[in-house]
Amino acid sequence: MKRVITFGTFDVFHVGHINILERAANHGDYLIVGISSDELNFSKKNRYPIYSQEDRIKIISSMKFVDEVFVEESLELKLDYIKMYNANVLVMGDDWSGKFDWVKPACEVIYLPRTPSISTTEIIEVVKMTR
Ligand code: C2G
Repeated sequence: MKRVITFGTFDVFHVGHINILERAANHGDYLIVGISSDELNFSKKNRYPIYSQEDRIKIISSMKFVDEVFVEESLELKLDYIKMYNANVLVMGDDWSGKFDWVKPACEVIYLPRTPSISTTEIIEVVKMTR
């Protein structure tokens, strides 16, 4: 059985998120998703996500092609998570291209093209502008 792992914040959930999860699932038999904690997000982006960690976990867990979720507390722990969840493949969007090649001795790494023209940041900007 091939186990796939992927990571993300999945804030203000949109079709780009669904597309990557669906394609990640198609690379194996079992999909594990590491969801960035609110604190990890704050440290990366200097703001908290719009949707709480709890809600983001609930949304991702409810998807039919997601088998298991956990909270990602640190970017540096990627290799530990890969080992902990016995993942054979790491799938990420190509905005992360090359960034996680250092885990390659432990598992295959695949970067998939992002869905064009949609992002959480853009949605937030549009909502701000139209209020
Ligand atoms: N994504 C995509 N197409 C979009 C938007 C996002 O394919 N239009 C993908 C990203 O490439 C990523 C996943 O959806 O693989 C989640 O995106 P984010 O929530 O923006 O994740 P990020 O904040 O980049 O966190 O350890 C890595 C981090 O946790 C990733």
